[in-house]
Amino acid sequence: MKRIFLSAGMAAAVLLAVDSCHKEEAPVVDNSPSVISPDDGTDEEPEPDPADLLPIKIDAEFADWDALDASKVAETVCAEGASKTALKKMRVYADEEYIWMYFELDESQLGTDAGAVLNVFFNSDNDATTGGNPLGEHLGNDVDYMLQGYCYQPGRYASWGPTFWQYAGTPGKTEWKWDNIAASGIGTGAGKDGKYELQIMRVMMVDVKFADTFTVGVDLQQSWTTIGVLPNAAGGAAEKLAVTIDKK
Ligand SMILES: [Ca+2]
Ligand SMILES: [Ca+2]
Repeated sequence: MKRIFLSAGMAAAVLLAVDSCHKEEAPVVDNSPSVISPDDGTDEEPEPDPADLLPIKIDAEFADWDALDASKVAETVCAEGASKTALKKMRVYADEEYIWMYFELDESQLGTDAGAVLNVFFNSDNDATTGGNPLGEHLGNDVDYMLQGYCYQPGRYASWGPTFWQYAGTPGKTEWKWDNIAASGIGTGAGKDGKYELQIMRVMMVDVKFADTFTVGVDLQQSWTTIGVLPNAAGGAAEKLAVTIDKK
C-alpha cells in the first residue's frame, strides 16, 4: 500500500512539474498561491485575550451566566408586593479576583430620556457592627463600601465605570455620607434588551478585605429617585444577598 501511495505522489509531482513548464512558456502572471508558503509568522497560535479566560465576559451576551455552576451563584428575584420593582433579578458570582453581577430589568419602568445610576452596596467584611445603612433600603446597618456608576444613558445601556466610596456616616446609622476613594478601572458593564452584566476587579478596591461570604445589595435610580432595589421584600426592606467566594 505504501508503494502505491508513493507512486501516486510521484505522479502528482510530475504533473505539477509539467504544469509549471507550461506556465513558464505562457506570457501570463501566475497568481496562484505557492505550494510552500513563506513563514510569515501567522501560523503561530495568537496569545489568548486574558478576558477570554474568565468565566464571564462583559459583552451583553448572557449565555456565559447559564454555563456557571448554579450552586456557586447567588440569586435573588423581585418579591411580590415590593415597592421598587424596576430590577427583577440579580445574580452574583465571585471568585478570588472578581465579582460579576447580572441583572434583569423591567424596561417599561426605565425612562429613555434620562440616565440610570446603579449603586452597589457592600457589607464587604460581613460584620454587622461596621458600616451603616445609606438609604435604609436594605436590612442591616452594615454597608462599608459603595460602587456607583451609570448603567444606562438616554436611549442606551452604558458601560458603568463606577466611582468608589467608603461609608463615612456614623456606624450603625442610616446616613448618606461617604468618602470618595480615588480609583478608576474598578468596574465595567454592558447591557441589552433588559439584561445587564458587570464585572468588578477586586484588586482595584485597594485595602478592601472581602470576607469569604460577604453581602451585597443594589439600588437603581433615575433622576436620583429609586426605581429598583434588590434584594427586596413585600412592603419593606430585605437583607442583602449573601455571596460566597468560589475558591475553586
Ligand atoms: Ca457575557
Ligand atoms: Ca460591615
